[in-house]
Amino acid sequence: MDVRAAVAFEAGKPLEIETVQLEGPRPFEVMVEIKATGICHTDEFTLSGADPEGIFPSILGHEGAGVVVEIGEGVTSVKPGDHVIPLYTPECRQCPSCLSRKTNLCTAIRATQGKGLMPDGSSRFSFQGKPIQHYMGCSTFANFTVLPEIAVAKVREDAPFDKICYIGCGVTTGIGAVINTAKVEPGAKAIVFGLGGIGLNVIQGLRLAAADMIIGVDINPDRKAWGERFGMTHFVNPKEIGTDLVPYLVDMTKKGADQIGGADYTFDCTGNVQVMRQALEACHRGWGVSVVIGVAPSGAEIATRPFQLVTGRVWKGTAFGGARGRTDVPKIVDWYMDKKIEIDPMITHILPLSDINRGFDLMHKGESIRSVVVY
Ligand code: NAD
Ligand code: AHE
Ligand code: ZN
Repeated sequence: MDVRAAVAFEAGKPLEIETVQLEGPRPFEVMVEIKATGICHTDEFTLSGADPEGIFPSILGHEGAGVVVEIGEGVTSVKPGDHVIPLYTPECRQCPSCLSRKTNLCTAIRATQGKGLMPDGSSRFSFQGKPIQHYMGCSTFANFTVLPEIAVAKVREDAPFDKICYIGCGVTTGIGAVINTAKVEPGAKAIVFGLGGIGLNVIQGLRLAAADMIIGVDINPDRKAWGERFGMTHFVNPKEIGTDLVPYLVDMTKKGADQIGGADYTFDCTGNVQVMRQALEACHRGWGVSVVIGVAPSGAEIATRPFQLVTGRVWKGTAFGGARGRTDVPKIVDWYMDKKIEIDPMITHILPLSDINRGFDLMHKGESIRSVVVY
């Protein structure tokens, strides 16, 4: 069938809106009509050419919500008409990773997903007779897409697509990093580096976890008001302090008898490896945990003195906030519908597919938190 898609033909070039062909679902696959999709920094990362797994031409987008329109043979967990959120981290509940209970990183289809293919090794999308690759197993920058059954989370039908699409990545990643990965306890002191679409969700996760001190760090001064809106208690703009950032942050966290200082938890939401180092080194000696969320370009590496780890700081990472998608995503949709978490104010721009490149421009200029394309 014909579908409308924003196609990434080449790294570093704007997306092109085209009519492309989509084949129906094969066994254990579902076709979903995408109703809305967010634009995450990771889409920009891949489009820029910085992603070692980037493949072109492809249909990007991994933060969507929609309705199942057709199911392939053998599909039992969803039916046409069900509302779903596509999962770039699927949950098969059968692979060694799912069974380990130690990780959310299901390995059932990761190899083909990374090559832009469905689990049987082929693509369902084509343009002028040539295949177009899928992206992160989702390709939500098309108004219809095909996904493996294990890569959709069924969600309640009264939740608005143009808001819950954000749960497909940013909301779950930020809140999950706090709750699942760092397991922040009430009263903790935390520092969040980068207050964009992910960092603000880390902040609202820290508020949920009842952290005491929530320091936000960003080079964009406009992000101060944004952080405060979701529970940030202090803001630091590294360009304005006139001194080294790490000792400045450590000083801010010194209190009472504890004159060593340092945060209990820090989160990198920038993808900048120098910032990742600062986040680790701003942790408290003996127990501070730093969580890497940002995705760094091909070839980038992190560094620190091993002494930082010898003295008890812990460096961790998280993908999709450690969430098990089919299990956890419907619960996060409930949290939103029950007003336990906020989404609406973070969606700063709603765009038609024809304006999708504007969403990337707004991100580059630091003018949006999340742009959402509504089909
Ligand atoms: P964004 O563009 O909305 O926000 C990034 C923020 O970082 C901006 O506010 C920017 O001003 C700030 N920033 C940039 N350089 C900085 C610096 N040197 N110091 C302090 N702040 C700085 O991006 P986003 O959508 O929030 O994504 C953030 C990162 O998280 C990206 O690298 C993205 O690829 C990654 N990500 C990872 C996961 C995961 O599962 N691990 C999920 C989603 C996104
Ligand atoms: N292809 C990149 C890796 C990108 C990456 O780490 N992606 C995160 C999700 S970012 C969502 O916005 C992720 O899920 N990682 C786990 C995985 O299996 O990819 C690269 O650097 O190669
Ligand atoms: Zn994302």
